[in-house]
Amino acid sequence: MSETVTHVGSGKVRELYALDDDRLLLVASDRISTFDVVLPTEIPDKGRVLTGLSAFWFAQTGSLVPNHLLALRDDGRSTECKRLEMLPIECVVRGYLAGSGWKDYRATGEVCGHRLPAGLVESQQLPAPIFTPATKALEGHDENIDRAAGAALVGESRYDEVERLSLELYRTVSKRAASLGIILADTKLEFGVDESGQLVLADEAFTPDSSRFWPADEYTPGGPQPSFDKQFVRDYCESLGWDKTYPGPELPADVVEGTRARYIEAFERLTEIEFDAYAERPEVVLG
Ligand code: Q0Z
Repeated sequence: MSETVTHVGSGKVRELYALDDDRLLLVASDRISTFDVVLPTEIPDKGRVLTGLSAFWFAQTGSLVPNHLLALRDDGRSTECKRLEMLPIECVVRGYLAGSGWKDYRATGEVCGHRLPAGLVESQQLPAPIFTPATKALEGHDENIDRAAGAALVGESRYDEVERLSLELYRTVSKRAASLGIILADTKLEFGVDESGQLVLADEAFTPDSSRFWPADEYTPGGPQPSFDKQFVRDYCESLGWDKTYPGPELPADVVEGTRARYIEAFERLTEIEFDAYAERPEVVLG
C-alpha cells in the first residue's frame, strides 16, 4: 500500500520528491532566508502560508493558463504536482523598479533590453509592466537576459508565449493585490511543458518568496521599500551587524512571532480566507 518516495531536489527552503513517473511532491518548509542565507530559526506555519497562497493563485488563474497543481495535501504544506519538462528560464515580470532591475537601470538605463525613461527613482512604478527573464543559476544569482538570449534558450514562439502569459498573470494578480492594499512590485514565474507540448505554470506562484510584496500605505518611491513579510527579520539582522555570511543568527521570539503574523496577514488579505480555515481544510483556497 505505502508508496516509495524519492527525494529529487532541495531548494533553500523547499524539498522536491518524486511520487511516480508523472507526479512530484513539493514540500514547503518553515525555513526562512534573508540576504541569501537560510537562518537557523524557523517561522511556524510559513510553509503552509506559502503553499496555500500558491494554490489559491493557481486556482484563481487557471482560466488564463493551466498549472501543475494536482492536489493539496491535508498537512497544508505539500502539493502533488504534474511532472513537466521545465523551461530553462525564470519568467520575471516587473511593475516597479527594485532589486536587480533597479541596479541594471542605474548602470545602463535598460532592464533586459527594455530601454526605460530617464530619471526614474528606486522603487518607482514603471510606465507599464515589463517581462525581464533570467537564466537559472545553479549557484549564485540568476542572470538577467534580453529577448535574444531568452529566445535562444526556449525558441522564439515559446518566448512570445511565456512573455504574454507572464504579463497577463502579473496584471491579474497585481490588480487584486492593489485592491487589497498590497503592491506586487515584481514576481518570478516558472513554466514547464507537458506531454502534449502545452505550456503549464509550475513551481510556486505569487508567494512572498517568489515576489516582492509591499504594503501600499507605506509606499514611498526614491529608496528601497519595506518588505511585507521579512522586514522584521532584516531589521533585526541589520541591528546585529552580522556580515551576511553563513551561518545566520538565531531569531528571538518576538521577531519570529511578528514575522509569522505578517505571513498570515499577507495570506488573509490576498485570499480573503482565514488562515485557521485553511489549516483546518486546505482545499478552501481552491474555491
Ligand atoms: C521545480 C525546485 C523545490 C528544489 C524542478 N512540476 C514540475 N515538474 C518538473 N520539475 C519541477 C516542477 Cl515544479 C521542478 N523545481 C524547483 C523546487 C526544491 C527545486 F521544492 N525543480
